[in-house]
Amino acid sequence: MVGTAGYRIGRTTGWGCPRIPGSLVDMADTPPVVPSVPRRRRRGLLAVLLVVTAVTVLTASGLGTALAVTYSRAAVSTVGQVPFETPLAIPPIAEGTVDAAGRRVFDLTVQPGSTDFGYPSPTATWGVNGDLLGPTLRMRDGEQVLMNVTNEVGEPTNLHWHGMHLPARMDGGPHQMVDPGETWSPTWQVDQQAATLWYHAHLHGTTTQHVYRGVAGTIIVDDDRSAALGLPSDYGVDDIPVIIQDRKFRADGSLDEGEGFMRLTGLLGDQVMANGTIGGYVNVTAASTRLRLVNASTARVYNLGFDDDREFSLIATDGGLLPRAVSIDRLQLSPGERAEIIVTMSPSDSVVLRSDEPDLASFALQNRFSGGDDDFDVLELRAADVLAPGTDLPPVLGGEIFGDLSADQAAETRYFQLQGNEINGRTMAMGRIDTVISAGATEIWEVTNGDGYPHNFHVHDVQFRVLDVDGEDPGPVASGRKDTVFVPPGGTARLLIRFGDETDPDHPFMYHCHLLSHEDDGLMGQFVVVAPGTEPGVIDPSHTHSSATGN
Ligand SMILES: [Cu+2]
Repeated sequence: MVGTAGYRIGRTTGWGCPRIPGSLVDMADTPPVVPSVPRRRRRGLLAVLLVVTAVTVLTASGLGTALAVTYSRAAVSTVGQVPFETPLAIPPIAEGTVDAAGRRVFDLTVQPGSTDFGYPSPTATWGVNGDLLGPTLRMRDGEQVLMNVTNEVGEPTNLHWHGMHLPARMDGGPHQMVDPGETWSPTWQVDQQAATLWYHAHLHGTTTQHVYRGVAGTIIVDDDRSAALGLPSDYGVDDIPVIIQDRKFRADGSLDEGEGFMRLTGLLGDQVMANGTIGGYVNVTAASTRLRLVNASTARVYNLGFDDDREFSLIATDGGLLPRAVSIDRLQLSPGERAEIIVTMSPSDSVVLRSDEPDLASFALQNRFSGGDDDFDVLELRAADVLAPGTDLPPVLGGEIFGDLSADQAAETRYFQLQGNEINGRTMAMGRIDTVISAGATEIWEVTNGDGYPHNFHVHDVQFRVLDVDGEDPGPVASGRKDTVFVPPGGTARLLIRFGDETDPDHPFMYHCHLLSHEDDGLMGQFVVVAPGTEPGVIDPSHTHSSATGN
């Protein structure tokens, strides 16, 4: 199985899917039918390199041996090797302060810091109000929030509120950059159900580095309904955020930011940390513990479960509670995705949260270099000798979470072909509107991965329903409210989306692959929401808008 034919992976071609030439606004209205056009791109070249490598391994034994070693070393495992000697860091909770206008105000400074990971020298890291990562922001549905985002890292950066429904100019995308020394102050009314969201840097071109250095944190949205369910909710005790990221270090302790040989998915680390702790443990004091899992990694997909294969309850996905809890023993999360689970323990019990080899649906060589053969021990839960009583999960959690949303209502189906650094044949341009949405519209977005390696797809401002992936039911992990979905190589995900009512023809939202180096390389597009029947505005193509918005 070598040569081009060897890279067909079942569903469709891995490397040569049809593409659409870029010319029209809203060209996503038509399915992709135009044959491929040769292009010189970095990922394209790397793809060719993989083919050449496979041929070489089988035909040139000398070089083949060296490449076999490279292949062998590309797989990483920390299973059974993590000592769990450090208490898991719990990000401080930020409740903000309420100002005279009744707004909940959060002061967030993105700043450089240093973190001791046990190397000869401390590691230079970035954080929000600290050395690494940021506080957990807590807010309620219905209240007005105001963020004061101050940039102290010496180069432009910003914060995006991932999963939040808000006005486009408050979104913290690449158009809302904060210059060094400046403060950006977006404000909006929280208008969505209880959920675990997150915030992170979202530039055009260097998001990978900023998130990798540590510019990320958790957002908890509360509402009355979830508060009445009796779920574990004692923050840091039986309700614990778990921000999962991979890192690799040089011998001196500095962060290695290189993507490495043949890594088409981007920057993969060889160690996994939770909340910035490598080998963390939690002293569990209740029989039921809620973990709010956030995949804040730049490119890595995790397949999470426990080392004894115990079942746990999945209660929420990206955008909030599931209709009912689902009992599962593994949970796959691609970058940007979240899930809330409840794990039950007995007195004196201990169990390790582990990531087994993920199912990336890639062929063997690509699977190896995309992290598909990697497994990690993430953190250990240690139960006390006496535990507070557990939670009896109510039979109904979120109820009918999609309300009256149904595919019959979709006014339009749009097609998005992800391939190389392009969506529908075009790489991201700050001044170009790719898609125009009528306020309040319900649409089906059909997202295809035209490559032989993984992508995923994130849409700003909305929570969508995954209708199917390659025509099949998406399964429990993708059955709830989602803003990010894995799109397997050669595969197609169909999303049912209802867009918001607020119009802004001049400020776009983003949709993009959340494998951050893909996003940085241009696998991103822009949509505006306009009043039905009206025209889009003109987008300012500059990156820098650090003007205060909310004060
Ligand atoms: Cu991607």
